[in-house]
Amino acid sequence: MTDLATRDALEVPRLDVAAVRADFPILARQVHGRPLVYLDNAATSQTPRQVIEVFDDYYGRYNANIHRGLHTLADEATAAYEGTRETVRAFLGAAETREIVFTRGTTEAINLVAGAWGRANLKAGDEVLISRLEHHSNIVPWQLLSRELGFAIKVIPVDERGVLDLDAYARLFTERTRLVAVNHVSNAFGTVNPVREMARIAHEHGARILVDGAQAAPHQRVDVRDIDADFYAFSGHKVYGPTGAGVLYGKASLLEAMPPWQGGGEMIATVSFEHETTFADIPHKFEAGTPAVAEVIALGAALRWVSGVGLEAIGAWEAQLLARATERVSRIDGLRILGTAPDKAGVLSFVVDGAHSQDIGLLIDQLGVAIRTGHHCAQPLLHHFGVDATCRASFAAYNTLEEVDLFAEALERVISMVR
Ligand code: C6P
Repeated sequence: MTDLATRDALEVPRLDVAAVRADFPILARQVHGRPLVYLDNAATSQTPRQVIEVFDDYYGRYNANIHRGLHTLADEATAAYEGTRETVRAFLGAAETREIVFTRGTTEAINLVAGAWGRANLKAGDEVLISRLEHHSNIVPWQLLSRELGFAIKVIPVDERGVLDLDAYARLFTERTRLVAVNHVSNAFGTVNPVREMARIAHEHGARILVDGAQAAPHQRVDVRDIDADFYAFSGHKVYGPTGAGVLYGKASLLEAMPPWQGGGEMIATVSFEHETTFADIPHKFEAGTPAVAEVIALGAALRWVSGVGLEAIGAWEAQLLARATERVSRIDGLRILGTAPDKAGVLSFVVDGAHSQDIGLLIDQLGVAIRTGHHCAQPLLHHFGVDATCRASFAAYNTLEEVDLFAEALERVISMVR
């Protein structure tokens, strides 16, 4: 658990949760006649009006295809889209905007790395290290590629708290290890992984590291240069932005050396039947076709919103929410929390003796509380802990301590109904 006293001592900026909530129209709605308590933020976060308004503004004023036209609308749309690249660069602490590739989300970003970097750099006999904590989107692309190319996948183990075993990690390296694929924060358990240290160890062995930041970007400041990540991916819709827009950060030298992934318009320099087709410079080489222009611009608005509230303040507030929720649910007889790492983001996963997770999820929804139940696209992790599914409550900047109490009371009520 995060040490609140230490955070207070460091005078972490406070978050004005009432002001934050006022930005989210959806939080005023009722579900089954009760106020919505939205605790499924790890699946997707809600969207502030500053982001929603981008769509009205874009489609009402300057909708155009980008990079192609010379007219005013195309200029404006291109400027707003490319302006977002700078917003993302600053958000991630990257050195250059050309290291920022827009994708549909984390999944597409990882598939891009697999399809372009992986296909060019991996071969039979090579090894890729993937942590036990991974979401399927950082497992399956590597499994698909390994079937084709014949490299081996080795699993970085976790202990009983859901913490990666760093000694075992270091021992997994051989002279054939080419890549480490690890998340920054686990979506199923909330474990915050020591990716900086993991990157250092990977680089010592001459391997690359891909960090899946889908669950980190909404909760803590990310600095890709401090981590020394070779690739870093995240999704807009988990960081108060829209669906359909995400980011792949890649070191310029790596992106430059990679072949294109998808072919089409915008990613070329020249196309010819007579000569070799040549490709655009990075990052455009990896952005074939018309991108999600409005979504990318809205992602920029989301990152400005998050930075305005402050990630330190958000992280500290979510730590309080998590601490309260953990304390409240721990009192429930037969409830077991999965994922008890000392360094944990705002995710609370649990199972309850004698009650199916799905039943709990459905019934608690009747009380206005939205949580996620299931395998959270992390089956290897859940199976390792001997379960098929958990209930998961996950927190965001706009959640309140009162909501945590409502959730705990609703949970107690539901459990008494199903047992
Ligand atoms: N996790 C959850 O409920 P996309 O779908 O591409 O935006 O993100 C995929 C993804 C990748 N990595 C991690 C760590 C994730 O948590 C997710 C999405 C959601 O936990 C939906 S399964």
